[in-house]
Amino acid sequence: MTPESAKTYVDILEPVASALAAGRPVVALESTIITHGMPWPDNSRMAENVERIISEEGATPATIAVVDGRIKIGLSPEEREALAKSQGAMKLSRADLAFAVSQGRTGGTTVAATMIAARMAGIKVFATGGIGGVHMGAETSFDISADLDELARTPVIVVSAGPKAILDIEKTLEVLESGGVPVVAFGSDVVPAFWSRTSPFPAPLRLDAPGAIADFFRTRLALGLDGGMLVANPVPEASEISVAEMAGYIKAAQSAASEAGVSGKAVTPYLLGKILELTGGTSLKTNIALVENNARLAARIAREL
Ligand code: PSU
Ligand code: MN
Repeated sequence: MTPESAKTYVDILEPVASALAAGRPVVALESTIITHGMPWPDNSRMAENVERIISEEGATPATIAVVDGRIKIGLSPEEREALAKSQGAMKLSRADLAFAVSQGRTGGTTVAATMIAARMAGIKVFATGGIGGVHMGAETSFDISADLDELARTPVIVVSAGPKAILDIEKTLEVLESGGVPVVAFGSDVVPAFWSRTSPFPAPLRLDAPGAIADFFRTRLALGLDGGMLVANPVPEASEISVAEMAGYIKAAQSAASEAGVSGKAVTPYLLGKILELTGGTSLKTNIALVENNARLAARIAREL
Protein backbone atom coordinates (compact mmCIF):
# COMPACT_ATOMS: atom_id res chain seq x y z
CA MET A 1 0.00 0.00 0.00
CA THR A 2 1.07 3.59 -0.60
CA PRO A 3 1.49 5.43 2.74
CA GLU A 4 -0.38 8.72 3.36
CA SER A 5 2.97 10.50 3.51
CA ALA A 6 3.50 9.96 -0.25
CA LYS A 7 0.90 12.66 -1.01
CA THR A 8 3.33 15.36 0.16
CA TYR A 9 5.56 14.64 -2.84
CA VAL A 10 2.91 14.29 -5.53
CA ASP A 11 1.23 16.96 -7.70
CA ILE A 12 -1.89 15.84 -9.52
CA LEU A 13 -2.74 18.15 -12.43
CA GLU A 14 -6.23 19.29 -13.33
CA PRO A 15 -8.20 17.70 -15.01
CA VAL A 16 -6.61 14.45 -13.77
CA ALA A 17 -7.47 15.15 -10.12
CA SER A 18 -11.14 15.78 -10.80
CA ALA A 19 -11.40 12.78 -13.14
CA LEU A 20 -9.98 10.55 -10.38
CA ALA A 21 -12.21 12.10 -7.72
CA ALA A 22 -15.28 11.51 -9.91
CA GLY A 23 -14.23 7.96 -10.80
CA ARG A 24 -13.85 8.80 -14.48
CA PRO A 25 -11.34 6.79 -16.58
CA VAL A 26 -7.71 7.92 -16.45
CA VAL A 27 -4.73 6.50 -18.37
CA ALA A 28 -1.16 6.99 -17.14
CA LEU A 29 1.70 7.53 -19.62
CA GLU A 30 5.40 7.14 -18.93
CA SER A 31 8.11 9.66 -19.71
CA THR A 32 11.38 7.74 -20.16
CA ILE A 33 10.13 7.18 -23.68
CA ILE A 34 10.16 11.01 -23.97
CA THR A 35 13.52 11.67 -22.26
CA HIS A 36 15.49 8.60 -23.42
CA GLY A 37 13.43 6.64 -25.94
CA MET A 38 12.97 9.05 -28.85
CA PRO A 39 14.80 12.09 -30.24
CA TRP A 40 13.35 15.60 -30.23
CA PRO A 41 11.04 16.76 -31.79
CA ASP A 42 9.46 13.33 -32.50
CA ASN A 43 9.26 12.64 -28.75
CA SER A 44 7.31 15.85 -28.20
CA ARG A 45 4.87 15.20 -31.02
CA MET A 46 4.38 11.60 -29.87
CA ALA A 47 3.71 12.71 -26.27
CA GLU A 48 1.11 15.24 -27.43
CA ASN A 49 -0.57 12.79 -29.82
CA VAL A 50 -1.00 9.98 -27.30
CA GLU A 51 -2.63 12.40 -24.86
CA ARG A 52 -5.00 13.54 -27.60
CA ILE A 53 -5.88 9.95 -28.56
CA ILE A 54 -6.72 9.10 -24.93
CA SER A 55 -8.93 12.18 -24.67
CA GLU A 56 -10.69 11.31 -27.94
CA GLU A 57 -11.42 7.86 -26.50
CA GLY A 58 -13.15 9.45 -23.52
CA ALA A 59 -10.44 9.05 -20.88
CA THR A 60 -8.13 11.57 -19.20
CA PRO A 61 -4.40 11.23 -19.98
CA ALA A 62 -1.84 11.64 -17.18
CA THR A 63 1.78 11.78 -18.30
CA ILE A 64 3.95 11.00 -15.29
CA ALA A 65 7.44 12.38 -14.62
CA VAL A 66 9.58 13.87 -11.86
CA VAL A 67 10.13 17.61 -12.28
CA ASP A 68 12.42 19.44 -9.84
CA GLY A 69 11.82 16.76 -7.25
CA ARG A 70 8.02 16.71 -7.56
CA ILE A 71 6.21 13.57 -8.73
CA LYS A 72 3.94 14.93 -11.45
CA ILE A 73 0.73 13.08 -12.29
CA GLY A 74 -0.15 14.88 -15.49
CA LEU A 75 2.08 17.46 -17.16
CA SER A 76 0.97 20.80 -18.58
CA PRO A 77 1.83 21.25 -22.28
CA GLU A 78 4.69 23.56 -21.21
CA GLU A 79 6.08 21.04 -18.73
CA ARG A 80 5.80 18.26 -21.30
CA GLU A 81 7.63 20.31 -23.91
CA ALA A 82 10.37 21.29 -21.44
CA LEU A 83 10.89 17.63 -20.55
CA ALA A 84 11.04 16.64 -24.23
CA LYS A 85 13.77 19.22 -24.83
CA SER A 86 15.64 18.68 -21.57
CA GLN A 87 19.23 17.52 -21.55
CA GLY A 88 20.43 15.42 -18.66
CA ALA A 89 17.08 14.26 -17.30
CA MET A 90 17.49 11.11 -15.20
CA LYS A 91 16.02 7.74 -16.19
CA LEU A 92 14.10 6.80 -13.08
CA SER A 93 13.13 3.38 -11.83
CA ARG A 94 12.22 2.01 -8.37
CA ALA A 95 15.84 2.32 -7.20
CA ASP A 96 16.22 6.04 -7.82
CA LEU A 97 12.71 7.56 -7.83
CA ALA A 98 13.10 8.76 -4.23
CA PHE A 99 16.66 9.92 -4.95
CA ALA A 100 15.37 12.30 -7.62
CA VAL A 101 12.64 13.53 -5.25
CA SER A 102 15.04 14.10 -2.35
CA GLN A 103 17.59 15.85 -4.57
CA GLY A 104 15.09 18.02 -6.44
CA ARG A 105 16.03 16.42 -9.74
CA THR A 106 14.13 15.97 -13.00
CA GLY A 107 13.69 12.64 -14.73
CA GLY A 108 11.65 10.50 -17.04
CA THR A 109 9.88 7.63 -15.30
CA THR A 110 10.34 4.12 -16.70
CA VAL A 111 7.57 1.55 -16.73
CA ALA A 112 8.52 0.58 -13.16
CA ALA A 113 8.56 4.12 -11.75
CA THR A 114 5.41 5.07 -13.66
CA MET A 115 3.57 2.08 -12.18
CA ILE A 116 4.62 3.17 -8.68
CA ALA A 117 3.45 6.75 -9.27
CA ALA A 118 0.21 5.61 -10.94
CA ARG A 119 -0.57 3.51 -7.90
CA MET A 120 0.07 6.47 -5.60
CA ALA A 121 -2.51 8.45 -7.56
CA GLY A 122 -5.02 5.61 -7.85
CA ILE A 123 -4.61 5.12 -11.62
CA LYS A 124 -5.08 1.52 -12.76
CA VAL A 125 -4.24 1.60 -16.47
CA PHE A 126 -1.00 2.68 -18.10
CA ALA A 127 0.10 2.77 -21.73
CA THR A 128 3.68 2.50 -22.97
CA GLY A 129 5.59 1.23 -26.00
CA GLY A 130 7.38 -1.86 -24.79
CA ILE A 131 8.42 -3.02 -21.35
CA GLY A 132 11.98 -3.63 -20.29
CA GLY A 133 12.94 -7.25 -19.68
CA VAL A 134 15.72 -9.79 -19.78
CA HIS A 135 18.50 -8.58 -22.07
CA MET A 136 20.27 -10.94 -24.46
CA GLY A 137 23.32 -12.29 -22.66
CA ALA A 138 21.72 -11.75 -19.25
CA GLU A 139 23.22 -15.06 -18.17
CA THR A 140 26.54 -13.22 -17.92
CA SER A 141 25.51 -9.52 -17.63
CA PHE A 142 22.61 -10.09 -15.17
CA ASP A 143 20.82 -7.22 -17.00
CA ILE A 144 17.16 -7.74 -16.16
CA SER A 145 14.86 -4.72 -16.11
CA ALA A 146 13.26 -3.64 -12.84
CA ASP A 147 10.04 -3.38 -14.90
CA LEU A 148 9.54 -7.14 -14.46
CA ASP A 149 9.75 -7.02 -10.68
CA GLU A 150 7.39 -4.04 -10.61
CA LEU A 151 4.84 -5.90 -12.70
CA ALA A 152 4.99 -8.67 -10.13
CA ARG A 153 4.19 -6.34 -7.24
CA THR A 154 2.19 -3.28 -8.30
CA PRO A 155 -1.48 -3.60 -9.30
CA VAL A 156 -1.57 -1.64 -12.56
CA ILE A 157 -2.50 -2.84 -16.06
CA VAL A 158 0.39 -2.08 -18.42
CA VAL A 159 -0.58 -1.91 -22.09
CA SER A 160 2.46 -2.52 -24.31
CA ALA A 161 3.31 -3.91 -27.74
CA GLY A 162 5.09 -6.76 -25.97
CA PRO A 163 8.65 -6.90 -24.69
CA LYS A 164 11.01 -4.83 -26.84
CA ALA A 165 12.46 -7.14 -29.50
CA ILE A 166 15.99 -6.16 -28.48
CA LEU A 167 15.39 -8.40 -25.45
CA ASP A 168 15.46 -12.13 -24.92
CA ILE A 169 11.69 -12.50 -25.18
CA GLU A 170 11.64 -16.14 -24.12
CA LYS A 171 13.52 -15.44 -20.88
CA THR A 172 11.45 -12.31 -20.28
CA LEU A 173 8.28 -14.43 -20.45
CA GLU A 174 9.82 -16.95 -18.04
CA VAL A 175 10.63 -14.25 -15.47
CA LEU A 176 7.13 -12.80 -15.80
CA GLU A 177 5.66 -16.22 -15.21
CA SER A 178 7.86 -16.77 -12.16
CA GLY A 179 6.65 -13.43 -10.80
CA GLY A 180 3.02 -14.38 -11.29
CA VAL A 181 2.44 -11.72 -13.93
CA PRO A 182 -0.34 -12.53 -16.40
CA VAL A 183 0.70 -11.81 -19.98
CA VAL A 184 -2.40 -11.24 -22.09
CA ALA A 185 -1.97 -10.99 -25.85
CA PHE A 186 -4.75 -8.80 -27.23
CA GLY A 187 -6.46 -10.57 -30.13
CA SER A 188 -3.44 -12.76 -30.85
CA ASP A 189 -2.27 -16.31 -30.21
CA VAL A 190 1.37 -15.28 -30.11
CA VAL A 191 3.28 -12.69 -28.08
CA PRO A 192 3.92 -9.63 -30.26
CA ALA A 193 7.50 -8.37 -30.40
CA PHE A 194 7.24 -4.57 -30.38
CA TRP A 195 8.08 -3.59 -34.01
CA SER A 196 6.65 -6.91 -35.24
CA ARG A 197 3.20 -8.41 -34.72
CA THR A 198 4.54 -11.90 -34.10
CA SER A 199 7.20 -13.86 -32.31
CA PRO A 200 7.88 -17.59 -32.04
CA PHE A 201 6.31 -17.56 -28.57
CA PRO A 202 2.70 -18.57 -27.93
CA ALA A 203 0.61 -16.13 -25.91
CA PRO A 204 0.36 -17.30 -22.28
CA LEU A 205 -3.19 -15.86 -22.26
CA ARG A 206 -5.39 -14.30 -24.91
CA LEU A 207 -8.32 -11.89 -24.66
CA ASP A 208 -10.14 -10.15 -27.50
CA ALA A 209 -12.08 -7.34 -25.81
CA PRO A 210 -11.18 -4.42 -23.50
CA GLY A 211 -14.10 -5.39 -21.23
CA ALA A 212 -12.68 -8.89 -20.76
CA ILE A 213 -9.31 -7.43 -19.74
CA ALA A 214 -11.03 -5.14 -17.22
CA ASP A 215 -12.98 -8.14 -15.84
CA PHE A 216 -9.80 -10.16 -15.50
CA PHE A 217 -8.09 -7.35 -13.58
CA ARG A 218 -11.10 -6.86 -11.28
CA THR A 219 -11.16 -10.59 -10.58
CA ARG A 220 -7.47 -10.57 -9.65
CA LEU A 221 -8.09 -7.73 -7.18
CA ALA A 222 -11.19 -9.44 -5.77
CA LEU A 223 -9.16 -12.59 -5.16
CA GLY A 224 -6.47 -10.60 -3.37
CA LEU A 225 -3.83 -11.42 -5.96
CA ASP A 226 -1.25 -8.67 -5.79
CA GLY A 227 0.68 -7.37 -8.72
CA GLY A 228 0.05 -6.01 -12.17
CA MET A 229 -0.64 -7.49 -15.54
CA LEU A 230 0.89 -7.05 -18.94
CA VAL A 231 -1.25 -6.58 -22.02
CA ALA A 232 0.64 -7.20 -25.26
CA ASN A 233 -1.06 -5.40 -28.13
CA PRO A 234 0.30 -6.10 -31.65
CA VAL A 235 1.44 -3.04 -33.63
CA PRO A 236 -1.02 -2.17 -36.47
CA GLU A 237 -0.25 -4.13 -39.65
CA ALA A 238 0.36 -1.01 -41.73
CA SER A 239 3.23 0.02 -39.43
CA GLU A 240 4.76 -3.40 -38.77
CA ILE A 241 8.39 -4.26 -39.56
CA SER A 242 8.77 -8.02 -40.03
CA VAL A 243 10.65 -10.24 -37.56
CA ALA A 244 13.08 -11.24 -40.32
CA GLU A 245 13.91 -7.64 -41.21
CA MET A 246 14.29 -6.55 -37.57
CA ALA A 247 16.56 -9.49 -36.71
CA GLY A 248 19.45 -8.08 -38.76
CA TYR A 249 19.15 -4.58 -37.29
CA ILE A 250 18.91 -5.92 -33.74
CA LYS A 251 22.02 -8.06 -34.19
CA ALA A 252 23.99 -5.15 -35.63
CA ALA A 253 22.86 -2.83 -32.82
CA GLN A 254 23.83 -5.39 -30.20
CA SER A 255 27.31 -5.85 -31.68
CA ALA A 256 27.76 -2.08 -31.73
CA ALA A 257 26.67 -1.86 -28.09
CA SER A 258 29.12 -4.48 -26.90
CA GLU A 259 31.94 -2.95 -28.95
CA ALA A 260 31.18 0.44 -27.40
CA GLY A 261 31.07 -1.15 -23.95
CA VAL A 262 27.57 0.16 -23.21
CA SER A 263 26.08 -1.17 -19.98
CA GLY A 264 23.42 -0.58 -17.33
CA LYS A 265 20.71 2.01 -17.88
CA ALA A 266 22.31 3.15 -21.12
CA VAL A 267 21.73 -0.16 -22.93
CA THR A 268 18.09 0.24 -23.95
CA PRO A 269 18.39 3.90 -25.12
CA TYR A 270 21.58 3.02 -27.03
CA LEU A 271 19.99 0.06 -28.82
CA LEU A 272 16.85 2.03 -29.72
CA GLY A 273 18.98 4.89 -31.07
CA LYS A 274 21.20 2.57 -33.08
CA ILE A 275 18.22 0.76 -34.59
CA LEU A 276 16.65 4.09 -35.54
CA GLU A 277 19.89 4.92 -37.38
CA LEU A 278 20.11 1.53 -39.10
CA THR A 279 16.48 1.60 -40.26
CA GLY A 280 16.77 5.19 -41.49
CA GLY A 281 13.97 6.25 -39.17
CA THR A 282 11.34 3.60 -39.92
CA SER A 283 11.78 1.95 -36.50
CA LEU A 284 10.85 5.26 -34.89
CA LYS A 285 7.72 5.59 -37.05
CA THR A 286 6.71 2.10 -35.97
CA ASN A 287 7.49 2.88 -32.33
CA ILE A 288 5.24 5.94 -32.47
CA ALA A 289 2.44 3.99 -34.18
CA LEU A 290 2.52 1.25 -31.57
CA VAL A 291 2.46 3.68 -28.64
CA GLU A 292 -0.57 5.40 -30.16
CA ASN A 293 -2.26 2.04 -30.65
CA ASN A 294 -1.56 1.12 -27.02
CA ALA A 295 -2.91 4.44 -25.77
CA ARG A 296 -6.18 3.76 -27.59
CA LEU A 297 -6.56 0.28 -26.11
CA ALA A 298 -5.60 1.51 -22.63
CA ALA A 299 -8.32 4.18 -22.78
CA ARG A 300 -10.88 1.56 -23.78
CA ILE A 301 -9.83 -0.70 -20.89
CA ALA A 302 -9.96 2.26 -18.46
CA ARG A 303 -13.52 3.01 -19.59
CA GLU A 304 -14.52 -0.59 -18.78
CA LEU A 305 -13.06 -0.53 -15.28
N1 PSU B 1 8.84 1.85 -24.67
C1 PSU B 1 9.33 2.49 -25.75
N2 PSU B 1 10.51 3.17 -25.60
C2 PSU B 1 11.18 3.25 -24.40
C3 PSU B 1 10.64 2.55 -23.26
C4 PSU B 1 9.47 1.88 -23.47
O1 PSU B 1 8.74 2.46 -26.83
O2 PSU B 1 12.23 3.88 -24.32
C5 PSU B 1 11.38 2.63 -21.92
C6 PSU B 1 10.43 2.32 -20.75
O3 PSU B 1 10.46 3.42 -19.87
C7 PSU B 1 11.00 1.09 -20.09
C8 PSU B 1 12.47 1.26 -20.37
O4 PSU B 1 10.69 1.00 -18.72
O5 PSU B 1 12.44 1.69 -21.75
C9 PSU B 1 13.25 -0.01 -20.13
O6 PSU B 1 14.54 0.33 -19.75
P1 PSU B 1 15.51 -0.80 -19.12
O7 PSU B 1 15.63 -1.85 -20.19
O8 PSU B 1 16.79 -0.06 -18.87
O9 PSU B 1 14.86 -1.28 -17.87
MN1 MN C 1 18.90 -2.86 -17.47
